[in-house]
Amino acid sequence: MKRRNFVKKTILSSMATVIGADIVFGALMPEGYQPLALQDPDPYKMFNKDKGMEVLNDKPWNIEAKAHLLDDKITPNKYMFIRNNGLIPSNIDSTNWTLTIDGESVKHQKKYSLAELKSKFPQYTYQLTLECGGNGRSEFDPPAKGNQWTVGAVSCAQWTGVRLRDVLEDAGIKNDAVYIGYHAADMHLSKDPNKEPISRGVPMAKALQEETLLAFKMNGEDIPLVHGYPLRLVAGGWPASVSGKWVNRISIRNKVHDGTKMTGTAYRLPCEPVAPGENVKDEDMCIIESMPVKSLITYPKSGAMIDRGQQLKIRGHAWAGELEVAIMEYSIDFGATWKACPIEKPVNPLAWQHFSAEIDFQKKGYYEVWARATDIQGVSQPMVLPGWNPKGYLNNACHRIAVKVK
Ligand SMILES: Nc1nc2c(c(=O)[nH]1)N[C@H]1C(S)=C(S)[C@@H](COP(=O)(O)O)O[C@H]1N2
Ligand SMILES: [Mo]
Repeated sequence: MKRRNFVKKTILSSMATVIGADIVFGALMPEGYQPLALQDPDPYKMFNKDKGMEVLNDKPWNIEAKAHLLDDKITPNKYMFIRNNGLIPSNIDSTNWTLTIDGESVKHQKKYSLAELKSKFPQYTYQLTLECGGNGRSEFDPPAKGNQWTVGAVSCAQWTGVRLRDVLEDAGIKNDAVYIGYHAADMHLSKDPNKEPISRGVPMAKALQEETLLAFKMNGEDIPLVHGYPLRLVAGGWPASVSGKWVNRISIRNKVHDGTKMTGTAYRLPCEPVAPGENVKDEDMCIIESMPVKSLITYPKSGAMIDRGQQLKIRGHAWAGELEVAIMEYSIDFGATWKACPIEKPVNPLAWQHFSAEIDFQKKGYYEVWARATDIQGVSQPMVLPGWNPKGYLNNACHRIAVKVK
């Protein structure tokens, strides 16, 4: 008689992670069987997200936060946006997970297990701001295709791991190295194993920066599956698309990495400003590097009501890609005048900074509070939309909330 094959333990445990509960009789489940919970999933339960989060797409899963949900100084998992280009890997076996370092410009191609990475190299913890290049896309006109992010595709969690630099140097970097490119375990939407959903990278200087991590912990725990378990590249301050989730290979390239979504118009802006709706040739598009200065009022929620004579306390975060935010201001008169308010120093480079203010209103009625950050090079957020671009990237317009004084 032929033996019935059962599901492997490691697969069972990753299914349990996705479902959010142990599969009690899982050992009796036939191999290849898809539990119903994985066929019609509740994204909030599946990803441990707050019910206030907004699902923008389920194929692939893309979920954003709201400004008021991002009030924590360190973003907890339940409020962290999800951006996937492909299918979340469902059969991760962390005990046999390996990271390969290869490419034209590696001296010795090497393969590390997770345990080796953790024991061989020193570990570091940083708070790192990750913002999707398309955050704010929904406001562009003419509209840009893609997920219609409003303001919630940004997070600043605490990441722990080893420095990418230490691992790359252990393998050896040839003099002609220009870029790194990541490869990961997620699958293309077409399920074609020869296609990658995304494979991006950064120039060597960014790869070798102290804060660029190969992370295995987020907020002190194993990284949640959807955010890259068991190993994730985290390069704060750049479009979050360079922070590869589920990474299993990093190539040291002797040219600009040419993986999926590095070429064409993906994560690129017109090298020179263009008029709204203008056609731009691929060769006139330039790769986005550091993200621009931006801020978010996370308290109160837009629509707040206060009594006349009462002060309105506001707070939020500001960030500026590779740079620090130097000045934080707010306006209650649609940007006619601005008042400076305190902004804290970042806890480490590439972490967002916190601001707060107490605002007095002279008359009752409707107001808007606008927030504006300025980076250390003197560049401020635009009050309304910045320059239009074909893919709807880098909308860093001032965030605004509505307030009624009774
Ligand atoms: N392997 C892999 N890494 C990836 C992606 C992906 O689809 N696959 N999406 C990228 C993009 S575009 C963004 S904005 C961030 C989102 O990270 P998060 O889902 O943890 O918030 O992951 C990046 N890393
Ligand atoms: Mo993104």
